[in-house]
Amino acid sequence: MRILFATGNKHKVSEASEILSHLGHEVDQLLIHGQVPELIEPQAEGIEEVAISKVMQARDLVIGTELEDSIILAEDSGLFIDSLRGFPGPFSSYVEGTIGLSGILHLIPPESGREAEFRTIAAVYFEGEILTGTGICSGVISREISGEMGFGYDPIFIPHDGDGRTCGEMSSTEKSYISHRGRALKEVSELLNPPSK
Ligand code: ITT
Repeated sequence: MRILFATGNKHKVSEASEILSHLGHEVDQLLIHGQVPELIEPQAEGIEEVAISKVMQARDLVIGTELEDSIILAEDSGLFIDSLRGFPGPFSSYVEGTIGLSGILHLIPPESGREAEFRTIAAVYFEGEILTGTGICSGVISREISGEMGFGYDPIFIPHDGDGRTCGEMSSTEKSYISHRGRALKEVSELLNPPSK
């Protein structure tokens, strides 16, 4: 199936494309009249509400265009740090753009635990229904920024399912195999293609 991903983040598109191509889907960024649609992220909501809101906004925008019958994907992700009681969570994008990764490292008290998890909720509009998938990747926040690959918080996140490197030190294939996004998209793909009985 061809899936149009409503996101302004090209890194997400390439990760989703890699993950879903192995599951038989083709992913392209949703462009309407050649432009990335501007979607409003409702603030102070959980990531599930944000993901559903984004996919519904995108769906509304394609009505009446040649993309009206398309399958549309949107997702919302966040980094939840235990010692900061889940912060930045739904505010991850704002926090990355303001205090950044070094600001987060400074916020964590030196003696406290460094457990954290990435969460993604992927929401797909398909034939009048919204299907959702959840992906969680548990790990720890590193003490230093390390790695040039990936994007966002990858250089400070060390997944438990990895080998001690940050996601920023992994190839996108290595990251996608264990990542929150990989898991959420696999779940959605199973809903799109239920195994035949
Ligand atoms: P869209 O909403 O347009 O899809 P975005 O980059 O704003 O793109 P999110 O709101 O889902 O996406 O992301 C929240 C923050 O989490 C943002 O700062 C991202 O850079 C970061 N983030 C999301 N997925 C990530 C990942 O796989 N690795 C590292 N950081 C990630």
